[in-house]
Amino acid sequence: MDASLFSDRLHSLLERADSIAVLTGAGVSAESGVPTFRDPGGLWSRFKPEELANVDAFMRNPDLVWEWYTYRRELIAGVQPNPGHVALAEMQTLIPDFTLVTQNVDNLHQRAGSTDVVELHGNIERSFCMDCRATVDKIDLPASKAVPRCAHCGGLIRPGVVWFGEMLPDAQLRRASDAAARCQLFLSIGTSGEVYPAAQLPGLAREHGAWVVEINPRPSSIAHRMHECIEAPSGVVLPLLVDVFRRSRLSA
Ligand code: BV8
Ligand code: ZN
Repeated sequence: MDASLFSDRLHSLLERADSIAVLTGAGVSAESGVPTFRDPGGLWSRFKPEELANVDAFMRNPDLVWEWYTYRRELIAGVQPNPGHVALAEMQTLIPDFTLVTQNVDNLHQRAGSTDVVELHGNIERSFCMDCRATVDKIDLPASKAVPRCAHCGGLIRPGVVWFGEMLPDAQLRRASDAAARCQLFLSIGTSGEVYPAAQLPGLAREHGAWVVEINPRPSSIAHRMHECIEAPSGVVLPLLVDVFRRSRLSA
């Protein structure tokens, strides 16, 4: 696989665009060994989102939901960022206006060196008290499987992620929408496009004149909103993309 995969339009944008926005989903972490949500064998295959990633499920069975997040936190602690994460971190250093928006809560973009990441759905490394909202760092979490209690007020500690039915953090969603509306190139990487309002971002970028590209081995449910779909793994495509960037920008 080489850069001939990319359309002429994409090539010229890689050489000249100075405003780029990227949306990532669980697929960008697949090559690190983190199961996706909706692929066969994915995180949801054993559970349904309705069962676990919502506040009612947590109130009904806090230990089960807490244990599922502990399992995911421990799984993530044992993996490394992959070449796709690393390429996005390098892309940020090459582009004056670069915004990385992620639906992922696995912190792998940050571990690969990306900074100022727009986290639409929170971060699994953060937890907070349901009652007094005191934040709890993961190192202070007890090893026990049972859901921990707040040291200040005794309230239930929950994962610092956005559950279904919960509003996305205003400031993050605004930053993501502003970046989609002003960018010349929008990359939608490793997302099934099933979850809103994140899935509206590629369409928003297109409406504002951006060239919109999907990178996903399987066309997502929003593939029809894209100008171009590169049906290949992000860990292979992104290093090729950055190569074109690097050659054109560092030689300029
Ligand atoms: C909200 C955190 C107000 C927790 C998650 C319209 C507008 C607004 C809301 C809605 C709407 N319609 C429906 C809703 C409600 C709901 C929603 O979207 N439901 C869906 C299921 C229909 N949205 C909400 O509730 C949001 N809140 O809007 O509040 C509101 C509320 C209700 C009604 C109206 C308004 C909150 C959504 C956030 C939920 N939290 N995560 C946690 O992680 O535990 S969502 C969860 O799904 C993850 O964050 C995940 O990132 C996200 C999206 O999934 P993907 O990342 O796309 O992962 P998936 O497995 O699906 O796909 C992986 C893809 O990777 C595949 O396509 C695969 O082919 C590809 N792939 C595989 N390998 C590779 C690869 N790609 C590249 N390279 C590879 N190697
Ligand atoms: Zn508390």
